[in-house]
Amino acid sequence: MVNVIGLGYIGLPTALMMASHGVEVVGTDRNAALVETLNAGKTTFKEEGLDELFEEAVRAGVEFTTEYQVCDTYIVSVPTPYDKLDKKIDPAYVVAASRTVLEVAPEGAVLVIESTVSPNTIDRYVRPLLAEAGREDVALVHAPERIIPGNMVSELLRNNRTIGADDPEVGRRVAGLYASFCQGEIALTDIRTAEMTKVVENTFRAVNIAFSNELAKICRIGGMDVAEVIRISNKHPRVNILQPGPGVGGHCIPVDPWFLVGDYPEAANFIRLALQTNAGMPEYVLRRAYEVMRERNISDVSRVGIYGLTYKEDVDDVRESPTLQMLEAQAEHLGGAVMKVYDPWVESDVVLNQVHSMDEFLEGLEMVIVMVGHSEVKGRPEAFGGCVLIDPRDVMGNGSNVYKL
Ligand code: SAJ
Repeated sequence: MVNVIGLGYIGLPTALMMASHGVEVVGTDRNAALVETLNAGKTTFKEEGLDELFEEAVRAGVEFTTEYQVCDTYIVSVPTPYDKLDKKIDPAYVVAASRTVLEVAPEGAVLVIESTVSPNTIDRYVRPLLAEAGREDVALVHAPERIIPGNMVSELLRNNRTIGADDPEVGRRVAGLYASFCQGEIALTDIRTAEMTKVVENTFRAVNIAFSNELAKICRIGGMDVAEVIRISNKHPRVNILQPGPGVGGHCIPVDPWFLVGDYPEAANFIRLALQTNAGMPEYVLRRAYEVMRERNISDVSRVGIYGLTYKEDVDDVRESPTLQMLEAQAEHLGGAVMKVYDPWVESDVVLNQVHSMDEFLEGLEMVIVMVGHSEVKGRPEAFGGCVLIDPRDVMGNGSNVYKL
């Protein structure tokens, strides 16, 4: 039996996927309300294919509880926040979950850490727990997740994976468990290498996006169309530049690379600069919006609205979102958030001036900053009436009312 600890964005789909592929799974979360919702037959976030997977897993017998189980394999997928000031990982949840596992695990159990951790975290914070608890019989494994929000279920099935283990035999056993559903290749390595590859993959993406954001700025100064430049450059067989945008959000791409900067400040210069470039984009968009306001004689900032609060399209996650970053920058410039904000994917009230329908949003607006290209509006400038559009993601097509990055 597998006990998945932490039923968030990664733990829940992983538990469901294993259960629907014949593995006996119990999902555990310390949040009783979340467990109650799952036990009432409802999923806890929106994701393509998740509800269907949930039903399948429930039919297959998956269970949810707040209690840790006595079983042979534990998969820990709890959050790993990072300290914004010193840019280092906070392993408190991983440590707490691992400690509890060690209290209940039977002899010879396997403790798989799936949460993203910076290189050396497991050696530094988890391995000592085994000695402390006198549980050196428990085998440690790191199996970092790789699935992209918006396409999680499909990627869970198809992506290649990495398994890092002290003991290659245990690594093979855990790879066999993931192979119950994973159709991709499973690379076996040691724990530190697995930790490093996870952070490196997200850093690669952060650096690539920073490069495209810098290209967007260069093209604006030079009077060139950055989308066209990137589209044609990417026809080269060895060039693959990502898309510029209003900033980089989510809990991974703007966060994980800081682990390298925080732990290796003397070496990680280029990565630091990339992160700073991305972090500067929301303010860049704001300045661009003020520029267009002047050009279009829009003097009242309350006639400008922000569409999109999530960190990217078609997800409901607002963590580190460029819009939240932009509102912070705006508060510094204007002393408060005065623009209306609307996102059809976000039902709860996250910011001041947030409204909950498109009609209410568009009332009295002359200009909209389209921070997120949700499917509802992508390629449909008419969705915003006759408003002038600031389109940093290049999703609204071309027209005299559409202004790019
Ligand atoms: N973004 C751009 N331009 C692009 C692509 C993305 O500005 O061309 C922005 C997005 O709008 C968003 C941010 O970057 O604000 C991050 O979004 P994303 O779709 O690039 O990535 P995440 O954070 O949703 O998921 C990433 C993935 N990592 C990689 O592709 C290397 C995913 O596979 C990981 O599992 C996930 O991080 C994670 O949890 O680590």
